[in-house]
Amino acid sequence: MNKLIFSVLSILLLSGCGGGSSESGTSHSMYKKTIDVFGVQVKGTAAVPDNKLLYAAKIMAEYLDQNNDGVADNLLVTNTIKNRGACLGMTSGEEPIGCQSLYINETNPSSVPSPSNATYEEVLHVITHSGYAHAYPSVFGESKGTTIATIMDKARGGYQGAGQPVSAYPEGAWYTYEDPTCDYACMVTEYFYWGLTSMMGLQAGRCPSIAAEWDLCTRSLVKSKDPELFALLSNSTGAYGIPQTRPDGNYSALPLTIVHSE
Ligand SMILES: [Ca+2]
Repeated sequence: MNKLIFSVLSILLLSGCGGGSSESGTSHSMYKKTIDVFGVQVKGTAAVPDNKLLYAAKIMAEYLDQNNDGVADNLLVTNTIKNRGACLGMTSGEEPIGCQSLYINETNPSSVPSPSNATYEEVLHVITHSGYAHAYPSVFGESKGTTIATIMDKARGGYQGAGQPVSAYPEGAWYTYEDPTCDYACMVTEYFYWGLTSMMGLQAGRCPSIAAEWDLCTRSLVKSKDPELFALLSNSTGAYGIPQTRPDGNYSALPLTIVHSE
């Protein structure tokens, strides 16, 4: 729920190469297994069970190919992720260098997100943080003033804490992220996740346990309480090809295969 971890090494390299847009550039030698999903790589260390890596890859494929025809629905977004070198990195606990983290012990195939299954969340973070935010920067960019950030500020009860998480939100705020390690961009990523997965019906079974952070745990609550977010993320605005149907871990339009490396 709170993990948006790209390696410190990656950040240092990025800052040292003149603001280049690649999110790779680091050694991926820790990964011994790779599944290519429309050019987006799902990687794992040698310790990662094949079924867990395949499950994460299928969730990725379902998010990106909602009509199940073997072609990514939004080529701009998918190619943006690919061209930025963004990836999902599964490990047994060590920091996944150069990729969004997803740990083995939080990858347990199930029909809904939970503390023991963060796959729905971490995979979507790759798509929104490395895809949507850069494919449509004025709309989904993760900085103050973009469309989604402006909507998020309303959900937080205003532009709180100079854009950082705060420990006490105004009465009536429904997005109340408190973890100080999650900066403004991270909060936008998480807001996209909470909104979209709630609209998909993935969060309805755990409303009390997520209420400290997010109050709108069902599609109807998002629609009624945060209509701007609902309009942005739903097909009513059309143009962005945002997934609408919840993944379930089944994807058969393409064979997803693990490529092993030494
Ligand atoms: Ca498709």
